[in-house]
Amino acid sequence: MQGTAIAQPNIALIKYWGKRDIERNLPAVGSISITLHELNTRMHVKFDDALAADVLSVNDVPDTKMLPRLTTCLDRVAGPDRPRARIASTCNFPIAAGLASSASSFAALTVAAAEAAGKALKVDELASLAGRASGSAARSLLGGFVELVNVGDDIACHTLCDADAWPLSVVVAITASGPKAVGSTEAMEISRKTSPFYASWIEQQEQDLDTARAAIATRDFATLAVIAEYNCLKMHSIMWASRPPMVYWNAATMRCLQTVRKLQGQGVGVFFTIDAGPQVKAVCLPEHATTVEAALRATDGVVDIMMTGLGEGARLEHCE
Ligand code: 2P0
Repeated sequence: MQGTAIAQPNIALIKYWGKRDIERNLPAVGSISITLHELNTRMHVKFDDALAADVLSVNDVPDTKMLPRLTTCLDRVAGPDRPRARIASTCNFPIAAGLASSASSFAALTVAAAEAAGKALKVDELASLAGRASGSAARSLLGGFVELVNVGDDIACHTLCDADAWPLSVVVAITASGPKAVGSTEAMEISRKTSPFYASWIEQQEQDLDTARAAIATRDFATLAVIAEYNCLKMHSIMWASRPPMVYWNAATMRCLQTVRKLQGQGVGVFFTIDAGPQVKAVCLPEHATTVEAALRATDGVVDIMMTGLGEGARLEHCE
């Protein structure tokens, strides 16, 4: 009747932006991500026949805002007739600020809920369930470099390369804390409906995925760097050209990009990516991580830095 799971956020190098089916939350395009190591979300789910409604705590504080999405996810995993649950979530990084907290949360919740419901589910079944809750969550089920693909009217995920087979580092430059103004789901729909660049984004994605997949297979950092930055800036340009325009960046986001460009000019193996928030993720070769960290820390407007390697996928935590 209970289960605890841990999952780490993932960062897309080739991004998911836009949905082909809003009801089923199916992505319009495939994506490729890296699963992080240091940042994590732990979810404990305990079904309790005595409860009249689900109860959620986030970092030990009662929460009702996130609860409906979690309830819907539990209903999908365990069935709507399930007992109500106590859900306890703990997260060691800022929530809803463009650090993929929903990815690690729903990956962990899906795995914990399946355990609590006594269901042994395969990765693709878990991916389908996690993806319904948050498109990027399915990727956090697996570690290292992960590809999410559209398969018929569902999704599937597979590992392209394990974390220890190409151990890159990620330096996250936090330029603002606090939740974002427009959530990803809403922003994706505004983009789909109003951006003149949306159609070409969809059209070109397969090409970007092919390039990134080949770069990962051959551990070609330079090629991966170019395609990841290109794909990221394309995604943001869709948003900038939407009505209303959506700009997730702040002045420090731009300064971090300039820092990364400067480092690249000095021969440092690093590239940037930015999601639906103002934080900059600098992906780098491990031997350059301390140089990248120092440069980003010294960048005006950076309020905090997190360093991480690549990690494993969502897993159960067995309590003795
Ligand atoms: C990604 N993002 O591929 C893209 C890039 C943000 C920018 O997936 O609407 O929480 O719940 O499916 O997965 C963030 O949005 O969106 C995201 P929903 P999700 O990582």
